[in-house]
Amino acid sequence: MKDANIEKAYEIALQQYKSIGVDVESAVKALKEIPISLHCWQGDDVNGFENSGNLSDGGIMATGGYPGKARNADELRSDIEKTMTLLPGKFRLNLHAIYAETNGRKVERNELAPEHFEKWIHWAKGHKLGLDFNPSFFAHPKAASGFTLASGDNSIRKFWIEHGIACRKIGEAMGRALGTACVTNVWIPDGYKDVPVDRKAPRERLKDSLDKIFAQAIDSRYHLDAVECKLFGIGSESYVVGSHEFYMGYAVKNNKLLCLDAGHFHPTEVISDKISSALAFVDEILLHVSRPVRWDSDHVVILSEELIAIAQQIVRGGFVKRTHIGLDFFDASINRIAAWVIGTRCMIKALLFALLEPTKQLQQAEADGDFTYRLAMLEELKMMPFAAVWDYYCLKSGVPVGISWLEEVRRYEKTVLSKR
Ligand code: RNT
Ligand code: ZN
Repeated sequence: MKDANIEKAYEIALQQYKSIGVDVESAVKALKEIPISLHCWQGDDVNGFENSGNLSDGGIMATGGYPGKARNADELRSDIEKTMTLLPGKFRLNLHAIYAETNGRKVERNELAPEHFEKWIHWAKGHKLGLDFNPSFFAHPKAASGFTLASGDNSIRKFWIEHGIACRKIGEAMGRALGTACVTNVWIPDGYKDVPVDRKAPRERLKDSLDKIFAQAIDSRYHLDAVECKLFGIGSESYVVGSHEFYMGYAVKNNKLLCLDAGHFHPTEVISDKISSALAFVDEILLHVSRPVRWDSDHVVILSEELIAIAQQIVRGGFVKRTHIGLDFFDASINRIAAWVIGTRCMIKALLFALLEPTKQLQQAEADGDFTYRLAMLEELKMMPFAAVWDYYCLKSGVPVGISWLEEVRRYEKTVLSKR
């Protein structure tokens, strides 16, 4: 599309939105300020650079054999750089402990330190990115039993507690170096394939492990802790130690961030409805925006009704500052850069859609009992020229408009990915 046409369409859209009481310019201004935390693991199918263990130890699985995945940190950084040139807005990068750079030396997970992330920190600084972090409690011989922080084996449990403590120090170092709080998120795979007899003891052990990991307070200007629940996983279908109730309780009691992953609940349960509940009791939340297809399949995020509902709840609730938006999907069956671009663009589109709404009028109508207006306007909004605003936003941000980003990805695939 010609730039002039994009601008023309935008001018018309501006008027149309104005006629229903929406100020497009302030919506776009607000959108620009919402950071999205890109997950590094879309680039290499959650492999990391350790070459030990395998992913299925951890109850998560990337499927598909599309060629060209990143094999080392330099390739991953180059892929992320490429991805970011195709996205409008502000970003952070979310790293896992398995992405440490140890110069070919084997460093055990409980011995990881900030120095092993120096290159990432330096690179993030150069790109004005904040970093977020995750201990990796999977893909490791000591996770092979399916238990880590909730393990009944004290030496295993101790190892993983030490890993958790080491990772918080790394997160803090990232936050200090970059001047923006690093959110370090604890997710563990612990659970049973079949019905357990004792549901209590592993939870007591997990609670104790978390208390030990979080024992030392860290300045919240540099570091924040989050905990992520799950309902079931591969190999933990019948029982997951870190359930929703468990972590909701833990987060409330210990003033931690609650992480809500869109794929971690019953298939008909949605996280959009949980945001305002969780935020009634915890200061901040972390989202793992994902797309479950029948199970926690981590499909690439699309502009679904639920994605829009998530964005609407963040915006309508005035929760932008209290919600850390992270992505969590990994598709190895399509071009991985394209997967990142599609999913992230959809997250941003959903936020834009949510911002382009006459929220005050809708809330007033609801308060007045005018549910007719509410339904009528919500449906009208779906037909508003939202795409014209999106295109204009991309144009002004200097990133490709429409599907033209795909040409860039194809070029990169030809010149870079296909050579791997
Ligand atoms: C797994 C969790 C977890 C991971 C990433 C890699 O079910 O969603 O967040 O996907 O940390
Ligand atoms: Zn997750």
